[in-house]
Amino acid sequence: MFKKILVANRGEIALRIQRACRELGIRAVMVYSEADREAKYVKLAEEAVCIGPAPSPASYLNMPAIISAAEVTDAEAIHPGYGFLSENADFAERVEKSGFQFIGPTPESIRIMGDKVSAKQAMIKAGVPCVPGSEGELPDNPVEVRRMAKAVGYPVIIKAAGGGGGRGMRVVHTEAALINAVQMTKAEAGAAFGNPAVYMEKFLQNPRHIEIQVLADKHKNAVYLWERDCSMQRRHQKVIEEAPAPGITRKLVEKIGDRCVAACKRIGYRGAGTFEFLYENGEFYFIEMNTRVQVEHPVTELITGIDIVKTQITVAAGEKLPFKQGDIQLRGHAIECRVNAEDPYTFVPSPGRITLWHAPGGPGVRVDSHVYNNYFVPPNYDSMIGKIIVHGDTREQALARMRGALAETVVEGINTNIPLHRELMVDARFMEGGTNIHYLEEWLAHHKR
Ligand code: MV4
Repeated sequence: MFKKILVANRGEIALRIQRACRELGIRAVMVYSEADREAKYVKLAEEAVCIGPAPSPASYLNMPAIISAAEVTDAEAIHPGYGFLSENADFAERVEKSGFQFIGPTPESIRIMGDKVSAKQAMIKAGVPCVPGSEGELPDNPVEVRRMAKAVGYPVIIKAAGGGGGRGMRVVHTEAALINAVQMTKAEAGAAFGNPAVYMEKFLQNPRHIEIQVLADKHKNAVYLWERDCSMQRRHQKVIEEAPAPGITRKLVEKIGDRCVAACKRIGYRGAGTFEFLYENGEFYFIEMNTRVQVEHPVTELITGIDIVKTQITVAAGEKLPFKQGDIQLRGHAIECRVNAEDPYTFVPSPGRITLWHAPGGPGVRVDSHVYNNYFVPPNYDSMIGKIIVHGDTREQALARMRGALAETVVEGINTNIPLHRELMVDARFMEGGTNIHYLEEWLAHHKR
């Protein structure tokens, strides 16, 4: 096992990784920007290195500074967390060329999944169900493009191969609008991602966003850890996640999970990964794969009892997965509310000093946050300041525990979205379960203040 790991991230996930290291008896080296000098997880760490000024490009995205920090502290491996450099294949390659273990998949896997056309082709080959569409990059010939769209059926969606997470896509409702939309998306994709390639899919009107968590080792073993429902989102930012997904049968998730595991084995995937699907009318359609640990990993940890971050580390060190598919439990229900420093209804960021922080507790309540009384939320980064995660024997019990946890939580000095969460936890449609990806935005439009 590693003796020392460098954590190339900040905030709650940096603390989460530090905790996993401590449990494994590994020394964690934190890196921090000048804006995060006072962060408690920096002070709690055995070692910490300042890697640059507050703006991310100068610090958390600064590859030479991060690799130098690993060199001077004699770390053996680098955990990238989520965001920042976590899905940057060039970073993973530079980490490995410098003699460190990248805690994540190979640069090649990251590259395949980063190109959404090659990702989809890999999934089609592995038998993972995909959204019907062009099965590859769109050709230049407009006659062929029109023929494809007609075969798929309108509406279609044009997506950039270099996009993902909602960037670089355009819905097309009629043949008259098709070729212009393809040209516009190609031009934007070339400018934004340096890759003008686009592909076509049938546009699904009212899907849910369901994702399947996988873990794989370096010995061709892989398992799926059930699914998460991440449909409660606004502008491609998830707000609430839960596991398992209400109303979806175990039989269907088992079938799709098996295909995800087969895909992992086929491409030599290792580490933690997430297969993102759209789910509509009882069917799963693959859209993208994330090659990192995700913000919402705790809901899966609570229903399976598996520590995803610890497993990322042990498999990166070459150990075998300590469980087989048949060992994976599914116990109860978990819900996560992302706590953001923002106005709950305008979503305007609200950085600044937290004058009072009181975290909730009690049975089945977990808080993943790096904040504390008198912590200053810097304006330079994402507005998420923590996550409240609850577990219960049933979804109803989890909801009741979340209502209690949100009632106990006190944050003063900045605005947070906790009032929004309190309203959603008593919303009749959310309480029923199974709302689609448009629900929250529609709800907000009808609850203007
Ligand atoms: C789609 C879609 C409908 N049909 N693809 C947006 C983020 C990116 N990961 C894929 N996205 C979508 N792809 C087809 N063929 C609708 C979306 C989409 C969406 C997906 C998941 C979660 C929230 C979303 C919000 C708007 C659109």
